[in-house]
Amino acid sequence: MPNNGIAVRKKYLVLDSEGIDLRTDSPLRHTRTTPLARYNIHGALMLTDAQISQFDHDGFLNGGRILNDQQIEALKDELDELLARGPDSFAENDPRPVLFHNMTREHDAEKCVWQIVNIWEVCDSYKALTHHPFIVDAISRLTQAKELMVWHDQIQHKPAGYGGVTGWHQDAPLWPIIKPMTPVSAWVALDDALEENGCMWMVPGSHKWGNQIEFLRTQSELKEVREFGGIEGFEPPDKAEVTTVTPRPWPVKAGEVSFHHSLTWHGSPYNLSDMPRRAIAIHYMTGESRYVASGKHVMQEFVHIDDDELMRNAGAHFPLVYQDGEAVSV
Ligand SMILES: O=C(O)CCC(=O)C(=O)O
Repeated sequence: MPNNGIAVRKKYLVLDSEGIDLRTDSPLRHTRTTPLARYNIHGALMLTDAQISQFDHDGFLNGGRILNDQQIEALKDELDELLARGPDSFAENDPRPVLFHNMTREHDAEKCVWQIVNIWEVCDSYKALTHHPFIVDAISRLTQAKELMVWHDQIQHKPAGYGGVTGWHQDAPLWPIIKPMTPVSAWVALDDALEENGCMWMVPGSHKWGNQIEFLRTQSELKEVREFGGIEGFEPPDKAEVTTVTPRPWPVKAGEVSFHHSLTWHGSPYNLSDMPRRAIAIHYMTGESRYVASGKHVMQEFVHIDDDELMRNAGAHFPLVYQDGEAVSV
């Protein structure tokens, strides 16, 4: 059976670079589920200049729908199976995610955000998603980079009824082992992420205000959706393009991809609704990213280069997904 170089290990969705579903037991095997190669499901080839300008102004952008219903279900099934197995189910030599835990446990015992870092190393369908041609092409346009690697991914699943908070933060200051602070992330919703079930909130223009992580840590009391936008006590720089702090809920429908700059202020409140909020963020690095050995990060143990070397040589945990203006297939 041809598999275009992809190891077909799972019964769930596995797409090759043409968007062909490669599951051995799939009724869709060798049929084109959707023209994933380069296009989103509405046939858009790439982000428009207007979208790129919008991203540059706001620091975030909805790139539109990239997954069809079957693909969303397959990704959710595979995630649900992993959640049902739980973090302690991996045998010593099994591939395992880098992190798999309730990330709120220490500060909020009643609430839960399941954080799974590098699900792509365990599930082929998520691996295919990190190489999604529309996503990597869009990230390349937003960063103007000709080369992209996966920095890491993370599921943030907020269960219905007791989904926890992801406090206001910027990503780049939490990633002190790479520089410069320019990466862009793709955030793909698997359920509709709405205000009620803890969608992300964003602050337009904040990606041009520098590193403000210490200020954002002072906002940790903002947890419920009715209070989440109440950021107080920050004056944006006078000469900035945007000079007011105007937090905005940022709903993303299931199957859509949203992009955010790594200095954009964002976070998400409790999910106290009866709808789960499953989503994955894929954080990408550009070819210019270098290693900062003095920092600390959960991915550090997988970096096999010296201080200040290019992260493109860091090893197999940071795969190349875009090179010379082309998506690299899985
Ligand atoms: O999923 C969320 O609510 C937050 C995700 C996040 O912080 C990120 O993608 O950088």
